[in-house]
Amino acid sequence: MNPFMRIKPIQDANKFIDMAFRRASKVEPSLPQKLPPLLKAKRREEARVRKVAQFLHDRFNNIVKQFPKINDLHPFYRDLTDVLVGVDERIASFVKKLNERLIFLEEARSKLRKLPSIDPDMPTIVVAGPPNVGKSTLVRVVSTAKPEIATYPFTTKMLILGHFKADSKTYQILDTPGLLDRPLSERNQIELQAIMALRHVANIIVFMVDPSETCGYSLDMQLSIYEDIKKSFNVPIIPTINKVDISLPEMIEKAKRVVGDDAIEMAAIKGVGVSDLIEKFRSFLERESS
Ligand SMILES: Nc1nc2c(ncn2[C@@H]2O[C@H](COP(=O)(O)OP(=O)(O)O)[C@@H](O)[C@H]2O)c(=O)[nH]1
Ligand SMILES: [Mg+2]
Repeated sequence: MNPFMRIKPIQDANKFIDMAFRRASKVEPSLPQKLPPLLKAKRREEARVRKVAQFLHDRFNNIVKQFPKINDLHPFYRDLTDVLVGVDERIASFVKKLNERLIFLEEARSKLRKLPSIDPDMPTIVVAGPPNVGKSTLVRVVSTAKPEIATYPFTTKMLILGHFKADSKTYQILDTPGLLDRPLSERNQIELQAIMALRHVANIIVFMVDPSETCGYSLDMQLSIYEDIKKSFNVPIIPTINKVDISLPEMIEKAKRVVGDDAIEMAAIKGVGVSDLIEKFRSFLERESS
């Protein structure tokens, strides 16, 4: 009997995509009742992506398995197969066509592996504020280990990730040099997307100003960035006033009139105000999780 008779008709790519996504949309993983809605949505999405992958893998595998191996064929069929569909050439050209995708996957892999290792389930503090106000100093001072530096792919920006413990809980603190330090209206599309991605991990933002103006920006300019960040993020913002060791009292007062009287006064470089700040994180995050 013709060894190719049993092969079922093969659908085109659109059919496969339709079938895979239709099936995936029906997946309802059983999830703990008490899981927060955002996490539930995420888990469901993950289950659906796995379903799509599994479905396509199974289907493609079946197609390949239905075809008899060329070497197992009777010489009669082997020779005719070669004449009709040019086995060797076909295989070579098939693999060559895949090459563009293989290159893409390799590029994707090498970019994605550099993503910072942020734990999305760990409470996360993102530090924002104009350049040179003392953000990195703060992250260094609170972190228990040397902060990890990761490149933020697709931008020239970096993320600096520190950890600290308060009580028995571990917190992440993220320094974002070049990202949250000037008005969002001046951002290009890629920078905006990088900033938007931060919204998914930021539980709290610390916004830092420098009333000594030794950072090189007027206090007014610094405060306008504060207003900008406040509009763009939907999480609590803790204002901090840094470099109080070298700032004029009237400048500190001026900052407070904009960011609020309860702003934390700091001299990050000397560790002054750091424990107040950590206390504030904890009370905010406890309120959030209850
Ligand atoms: N006098 C004083 N200088 C500080 C303080 N915190 C940071 N600095 C200095 O301000 C400069 C900029 O700090 P840095 O942490 O790099 O700022 P960033 O650009 O916001 O990350 C550095 O020279 C720090 O030593 C502070 O509390 N008091
Ligand atoms: Mg810095």
